[in-house]
Amino acid sequence: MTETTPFTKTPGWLDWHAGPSKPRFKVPVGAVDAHCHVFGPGAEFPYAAGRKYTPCDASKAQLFALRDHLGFARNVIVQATCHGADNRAMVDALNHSGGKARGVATVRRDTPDAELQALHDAGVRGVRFNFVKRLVDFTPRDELMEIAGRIKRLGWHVVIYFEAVDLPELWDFFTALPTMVVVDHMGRPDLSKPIDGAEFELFVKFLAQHPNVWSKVSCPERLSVSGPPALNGEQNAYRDVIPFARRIVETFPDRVLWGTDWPHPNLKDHMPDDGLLVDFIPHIATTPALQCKLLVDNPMRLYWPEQS
Ligand code: 0GY
Repeated sequence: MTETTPFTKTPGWLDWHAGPSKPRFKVPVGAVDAHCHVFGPGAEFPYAAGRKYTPCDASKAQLFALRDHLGFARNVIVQATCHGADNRAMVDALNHSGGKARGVATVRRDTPDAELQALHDAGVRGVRFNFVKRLVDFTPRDELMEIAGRIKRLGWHVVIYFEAVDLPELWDFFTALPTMVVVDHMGRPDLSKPIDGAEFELFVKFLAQHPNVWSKVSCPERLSVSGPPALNGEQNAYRDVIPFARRIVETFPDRVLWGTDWPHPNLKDHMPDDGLLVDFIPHIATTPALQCKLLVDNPMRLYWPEQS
């Protein structure tokens, strides 16, 4: 947080890890970090008036430095809720990425077609619909469906963020979406429930029955109940996430994506070492072929189809 920013962080906010380890796992050439954010900097790109949290700043230069440190080639930068539908910080990052970043925006019903086209020209390829109640206010479904119809014409997809317990209520809306659909963080399963229990089975059925639905197998640090190694002394950090993520990767190998989620909004207990998050990948994608699909082939097909 610089002294010039006019914003004060949400109490308890944990800043991103300033010295992540060098991963032992070497990601394949051309790997894409398909879920990350930029925050401000607030002095240049103010946070939205209606935001639910105020983060620490996390700039494009810091994101690109992390990309290089971890060995990735590209980023997909997802609009964070603290910026509302003001996509300028994300677009500025795309514009300074040298073609190495694509974006997922937040748009509203009143976003003009010309702005959608400008977002497309900057590298946006998706729109995010967020259903996590602590992060956003309710948007009527007909409004979202109208937006989905408009962005479909640009060849974009819809990224959806929700919690597992809400999937039954959202099912009809999600399955009516006319585009490719990408689920954030495996639909946030509750890991205190069994992997073959009704809740996660419904999520697997969601993908099995709908070939247009993809899943990010991201955020073990957010989902884990067992926690990171420093807290539990176990060899595998976030080990309880492994069977859930492996099941999705192995059942739907051509429809999975991975991302760091840097700078990790809203983590109150611990901040992950991004190098260790990369070392988690071979636990969930256990062969070079699966790793290549997860980190290169799939994200390239979705975000850089002209180069894949
Ligand atoms: C994530 C998760 C979270 C936040 C956001 O845009 C956001 O504010 O996505 C969260 O708090 O669970 O994907 O970064």
